[in-house]
Amino acid sequence: ETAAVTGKARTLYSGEVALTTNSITGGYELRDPSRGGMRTIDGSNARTSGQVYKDSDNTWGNHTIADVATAAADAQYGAAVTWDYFRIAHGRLGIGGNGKGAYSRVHYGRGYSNAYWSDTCFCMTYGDGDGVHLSPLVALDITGHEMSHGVNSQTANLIYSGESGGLNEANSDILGTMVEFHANNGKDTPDYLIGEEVFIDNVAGSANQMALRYMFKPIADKRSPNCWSSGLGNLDVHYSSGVANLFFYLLAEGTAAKTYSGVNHTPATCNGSKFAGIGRAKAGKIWYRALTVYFTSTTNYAGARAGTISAANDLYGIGSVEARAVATAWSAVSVN
Ligand code: ASN
Ligand code: ZN
Ligand code: CA
Repeated sequence: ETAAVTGKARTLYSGEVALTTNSITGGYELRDPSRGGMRTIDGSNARTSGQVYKDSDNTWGNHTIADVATAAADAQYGAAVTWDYFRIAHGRLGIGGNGKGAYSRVHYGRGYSNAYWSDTCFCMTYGDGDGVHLSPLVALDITGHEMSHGVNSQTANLIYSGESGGLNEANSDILGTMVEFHANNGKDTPDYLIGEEVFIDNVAGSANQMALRYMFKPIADKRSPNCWSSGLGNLDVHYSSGVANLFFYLLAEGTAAKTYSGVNHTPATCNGSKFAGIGRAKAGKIWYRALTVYFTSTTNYAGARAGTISAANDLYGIGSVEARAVATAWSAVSVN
């Protein structure tokens, strides 16, 4: 016998939040019957599979890494917020669009400073970080990033190398960031940095935040070009993503400086143009439609420009303000 009930998650990065869990004989398990049975399992610092978390009082974690259920609470919460974002913003029920929840595995290995999506297990895996520079990689933009790799696999299936690989990575950063904005939970305040929450030395609200990537100025990582050029596709996909990340930032937010999460976002542009953004909601709809309708496994940057313009034409009208803004934002990152 099982039933959806409301529990408490005491997370590392998102404060205390509500979670839908599963009431079972003698207690609760970290499984969400209202979101396709999505669940979180304990990797127990091993590299094999583990068991779904169980608890006697339906309060998960204690906001510190000392309790193994804390990172589990973050992962399950991030998966729930990602589910809600895709359902509410795009009408998509789960990664496969079939109402089925994926599972998350936390505490993978020891000192593992990464997270990844696997099509094979239809699951996310999260490491604990090295404990010196990085804490567990279960922040919202990372959970959203990994699950968006799953959505890509089920739709465009952009190949993970060359320019399509950069677009695949950008898709995950873009939608992962949209997940962080969707949650807007007052603790992990949204921004266009990726992974800022897991850097141990970052002080919340300080102007200079370390991050894995910077969507508004990709070169801030010293690796990711702001502007397209031939040869971009030879870079690691986590660097060739920057051009599309910056495109999306400029489309949503425009060129004027803004502050998010206490961090100044002064965007780069490649042609000196100045323009207003169309807002995150419209930019997200355009990107998602392009991904699911126009992009294919071999779409490159030129194809991404064409596909997003087609998506905007469909959604807002041929030659609409929005469609013209898409063209303007691509031109601002040298994709002409
Ligand atoms: N965290 C990396 C990513 O999702 C791991 C990988 O799969 N390349 O991009
Ligand atoms: Zn990725
Ligand atoms: Ca972020």
